Amino acid sequence: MFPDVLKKIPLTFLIITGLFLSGCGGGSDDSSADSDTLTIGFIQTGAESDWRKAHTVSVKEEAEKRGYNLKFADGQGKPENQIKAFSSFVVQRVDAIILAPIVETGWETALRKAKAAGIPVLILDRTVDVSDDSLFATYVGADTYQEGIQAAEWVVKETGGKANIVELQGTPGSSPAINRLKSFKSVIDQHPGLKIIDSQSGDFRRANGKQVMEAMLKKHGPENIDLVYAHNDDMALGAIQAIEEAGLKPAVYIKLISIDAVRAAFEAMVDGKLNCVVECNPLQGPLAFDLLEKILAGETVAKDNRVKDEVFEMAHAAEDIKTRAY
Ligand code: GZL
Repeated sequence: MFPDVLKKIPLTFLIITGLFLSGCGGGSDDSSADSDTLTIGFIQTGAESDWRKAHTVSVKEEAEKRGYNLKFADGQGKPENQIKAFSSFVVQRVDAIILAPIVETGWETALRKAKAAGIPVLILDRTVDVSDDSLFATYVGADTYQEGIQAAEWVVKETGGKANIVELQGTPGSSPAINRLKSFKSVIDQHPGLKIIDSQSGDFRRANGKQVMEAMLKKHGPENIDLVYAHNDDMALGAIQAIEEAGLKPAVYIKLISIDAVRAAFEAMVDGKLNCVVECNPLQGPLAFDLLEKILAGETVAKDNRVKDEVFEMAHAAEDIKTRAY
């Protein structure tokens, strides 16, 4: 099967080398392309939620449509994986990098390397905390601070300013979790009858949201929880499961509001199990590539570019779900 010269090389070495050269055995994939096609390195957080999956599809489909060679690196929820992938894209001298950072911090050195190599970086979805914003070319995402405000304003209206609230936070250190906690609290604190009696991280994951909600029901007693504020739909859906398994009616005995507006959240509203959803639009691919093309053509673009969000309530969900794009 093997020519004589290869017979002397251990088979395991050949298999590992083959895997490495074929790009297998890691969280990345890339389409092969000829040399004059632009190559973009895209570093994603992972696949922690339905929202994230829609976000990845939006970027991949747009790159495909525009004929880019997209090298995809899946952070798999670990910031260290993203840093490694970022350095690798700089070494490979890709034409540009799109980064959706799991957490805000730890990006200064990597961004300085890309800048020194003349590789523009577009920050997508979540923000980075750096001393000098010339380290990245532009930012595209939703206004996650405003989303927390919109959620709190709905809570004030829905409860008449009186409720015990439990909060399911997103990934610690991520800009959406930081923003949605701060902005929600800034409105709630103006109403003495509204109390956030507990706030824990569910890491934007459904299973974690369920576990945290089970613990909160046990710790406080269901009778002392009026409303759940979840930083994303996946955790809200987990909380709904926990409330149902406790023999209680979600959205009735305990109200729920969450952020993202993915299809499963609309289905829960149609089923009468979720009261309100604040949108966080993941369809950011088209705007990202519009801006990236301007940057690669040497044009100056706005540093901060936001997609639009809306608020959706249970009463209109059966109608709204018909036109949802994700
Ligand atoms: C928000 C985005 C968040 C979503 C979650 O901009 O980063 O990450 O709200 C996702 O569903 O996991």
